[in-house]
Amino acid sequence: MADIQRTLVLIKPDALQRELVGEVLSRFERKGLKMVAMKMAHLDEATLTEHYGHIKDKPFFPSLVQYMRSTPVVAIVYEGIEIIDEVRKVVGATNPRKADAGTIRADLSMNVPSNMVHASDSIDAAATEIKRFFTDDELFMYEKLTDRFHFGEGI
Ligand code: 3AN
Repeated sequence: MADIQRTLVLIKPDALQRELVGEVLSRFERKGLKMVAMKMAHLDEATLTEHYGHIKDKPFFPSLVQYMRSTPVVAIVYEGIEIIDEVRKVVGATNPRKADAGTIRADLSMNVPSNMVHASDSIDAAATEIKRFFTDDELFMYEKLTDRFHFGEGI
C-alpha cells in the first residue's frame, strides 16, 4: 500500500472575511479527507517570513505578509494516501485566474495574494509546515470509518 502522508492547509484571511470557511471545509470533507488537527492562529511576521521564505525577495512579499496578518487563519492537517497532491488538486493553481474550474481557487477567488488557501507542496514542506503550526500532541490518531471507501476495498 502507498505511504500515508500528512499535509498542512491554511484557510486564509479572504476566506474568513468572505465567510467561506465552511465552504472550503466542506469541499475537503466531500473529497473524503481525514482531518487530524485544526486550530485558529494569528500569524506574526517572523512565522510568515519563515513560512514564505522561498518568496521573501519577491516584490509582493510585504503585501502578502500584511494580508496574511489581517485576520487569524484556520490551520488544518489532513492525512491519507498521496494526500499532498490530492489536496493541491482540490486547491488549484496559485493564480486563481489560471486555476482549473472546479478547484477552490478558481471557483471562489480571482486574485493573488487573496487566493483562499495554502496547501503544502511537497513531503519535506509538509513535514516542516506541520511542525511550524502544531505540536505532536495536537495531532490526533483515530480510525475514520469511511477510509474503506477512499483508500480500501470499498466495502
Ligand atoms: P502556492 O501558495 O500555490 O504554493 P507560492 O508558494 O508561489 O504558491 O506563493 C505563496 C503565496 O504568495 C500564494 N498563495 C499567494 O497568496 C501569494 N502570491 C504568489 N504569487 C503572487 C503574486 N504574483 N502577487 C501577489 N501574491 C502572490
